[in-house]
Amino acid sequence: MSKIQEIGAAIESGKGKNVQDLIGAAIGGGLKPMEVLQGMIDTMGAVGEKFKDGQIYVPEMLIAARAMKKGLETLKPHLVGETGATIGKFIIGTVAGDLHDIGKNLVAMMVESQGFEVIDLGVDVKAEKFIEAIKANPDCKVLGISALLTTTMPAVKETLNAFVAAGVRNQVKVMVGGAPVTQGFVDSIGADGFAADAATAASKAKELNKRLN
Ligand code: B1M
Repeated sequence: MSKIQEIGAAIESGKGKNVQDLIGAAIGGGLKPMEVLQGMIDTMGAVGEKFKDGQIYVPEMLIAARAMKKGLETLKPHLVGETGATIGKFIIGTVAGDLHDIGKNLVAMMVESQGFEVIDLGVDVKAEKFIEAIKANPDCKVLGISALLTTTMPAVKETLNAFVAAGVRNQVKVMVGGAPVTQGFVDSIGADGFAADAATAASKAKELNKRLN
């Protein structure tokens, strides 16, 4: 079994401490942090497939998610590195009704690595909470919304509508992402940017930050 496969197996069986030790050993042994990360993301994809096929249930997904988060804590310093002066603020949250946060946390991490100060509002973020954060941070120019469920995608549009009603829509560029989200969806709801993964999200955030400068 390769190091990456071992990390994947430990995530699937929920052995957080093991995951952390294996990641430390893999990086120490010369594996690139992005290679390790991709292996971990692939594992979560495989967990999702097993759930879809009825081989595992919600508790097993949760156990794997917890171990994945432990692993990300260990990987974070290797991915983010030292950042110098901040280039701007980035508000992010998972949309109302949605509890998935691993992808959001990764996006936050990568955006931070590009020099942004990240304001993470967490999961199940109602429009009002986003609006409060925009008002509290008038210097923030980019806001990210994560949605992992087809059933919570409409809430992204409702959130944007609430921004318009509250008069804050023009204050921020809005980037949307998450597994079911597509460029077409983002265009259809009038958001400003889409990114399929965390690395692309980081460069998109920089691009959007410049557009409002
Ligand atoms: Co859930 N779940 N889940 N789940 N879960 C999925 C998403 C699912 C695809 C599994 C499946 O059926 N194959 C499916 C959704 C189907 C759909 O709607 N299309 C699903 C379901 C159905 C559910 C429940 C409804 C199950 C139930 O209760 N019956 C339930 C809903 C709860 C709720 O939110 N209200 C539920 C619950 C859970 C857990 C709580 C058990 C757990 C989440 C724990 C947590 O996050 N803390 C969980 C998990 C772990 C998953 C899977 C297995 C893994 C998600 C993950 O972390 N992926 C997932 C299957 C899958 O994704 N294949 C699944 C790894 C992560 C790095 O990828 O989040 O896609 P991802 O993020 C990527 C990109 O999408 C992108 O960058 C990230 C990094 O590259 N990205 C952005 C994300 N946000 C972005 C924002 C951006 C830009 C890019 O800009 C702002």
